[in-house]
Amino acid sequence: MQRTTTYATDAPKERVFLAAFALKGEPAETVEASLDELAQLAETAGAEVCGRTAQYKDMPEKATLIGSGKVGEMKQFCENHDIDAVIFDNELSGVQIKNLTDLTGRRVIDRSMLILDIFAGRAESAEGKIQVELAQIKYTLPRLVGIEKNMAQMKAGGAAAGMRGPGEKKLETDRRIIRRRVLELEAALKKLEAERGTRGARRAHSGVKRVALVGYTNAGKSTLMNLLARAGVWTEDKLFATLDPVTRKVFLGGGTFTLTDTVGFISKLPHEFIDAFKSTLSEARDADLLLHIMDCASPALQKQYAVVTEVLKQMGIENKPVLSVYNKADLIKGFTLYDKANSVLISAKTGAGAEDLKKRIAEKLGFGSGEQGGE
Ligand SMILES: Nc1nc2c(ncn2[C@@H]2O[C@H](COP(=O)(O)OP(=O)(O)OP(=O)(O)O)[C@@H](O)[C@H]2O)c(=O)[nH]1
Ligand SMILES: [Mg+2]
Repeated sequence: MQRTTTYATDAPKERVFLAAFALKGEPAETVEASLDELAQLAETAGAEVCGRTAQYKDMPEKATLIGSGKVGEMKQFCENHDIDAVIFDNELSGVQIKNLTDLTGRRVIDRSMLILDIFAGRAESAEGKIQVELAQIKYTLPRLVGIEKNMAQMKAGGAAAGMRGPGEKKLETDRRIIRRRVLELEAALKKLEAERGTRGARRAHSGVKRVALVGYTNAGKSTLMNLLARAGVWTEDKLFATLDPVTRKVFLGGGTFTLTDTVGFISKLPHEFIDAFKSTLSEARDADLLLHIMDCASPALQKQYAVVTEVLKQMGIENKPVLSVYNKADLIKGFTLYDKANSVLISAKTGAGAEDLKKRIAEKLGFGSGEQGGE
């Protein structure tokens, strides 16, 4: 399957520097792991990561988040290493973006802007594009003072991670246009949601059980979808390969269910994102069973598990039956399952454990037996 939306590969890569602020006492391990993930996000957005720094302080600076000494060092590094943009792992206020842009002479964006930018590049369905644009507008509106400064630092025609809307459009900064756009987008989204609602109702009448895949980004949801449903869904060793939900029928010995692949979660997900994606994620909310896919080889497994559980809670769907699917078993030896009643160990890549997984899904859905394979 070919992607229709990708970032321009002929433009020179943007050179970025990463920065994090942490309170004193926060374990360096956590801060560095989050920066590792930020680096992956930056690379996914087509940038080249050229350096990083973390500052630990008792209190953040209201005007610049990090201290003035650190800002000075950052400016120096940017000049010496020809850096185009600085990406903060923390959420920045409009004033902080403005001040940091002024002080470093570089574009300054934050993790949320970067995530929303990646989503903008990934959205393919009409609904997905509207949801991303709405989330971006809601995030940028209170930060316009900073975004305008940031825009002024953009090179003509150059890449600009964090500043792209759906369809590679630059973000809008005119308040009047933005307000009108919000109304337009909300009306269009309502219409699409109504269509989705009727489709959902039809399916509910047909009595077919629904299963939804949820999990941290890159855990292997789409790979598992392809294994169970031969769906031909895009999979990639990058963050947020999937944005629009895909649903396929799967036949087991005792019955048929629909399986939906959904957008992955990540830590520090902006709440604007969760609001905007509520309708897409309704597939998960209406499901009879959730398969929570985890990368059991990841050193951040526990943290990722906590993030997913928290997002599910924010979406109001923490009380659904869940089967925990520990994936990528081929990468780790001797992984132990503690709650055997509600978890399985598989490799979506090699297919190991697939039969066991099917049996467990069939049991949870109340089917007779799960001997046969997918469609
Ligand atoms: N070794 C190994 N790699 C796997 C396994 N399952 C998936 N992968 C790899 O992990 C990467 C991510 O897989 P995807 O299926 O795209 O993950 P996803 O959860 O759909 O990710 P997003 O859509 O980005 O949220 C790909 O490079 C897969 O090939 C597995 O069981 N073993
Ligand atoms: Mg995927």
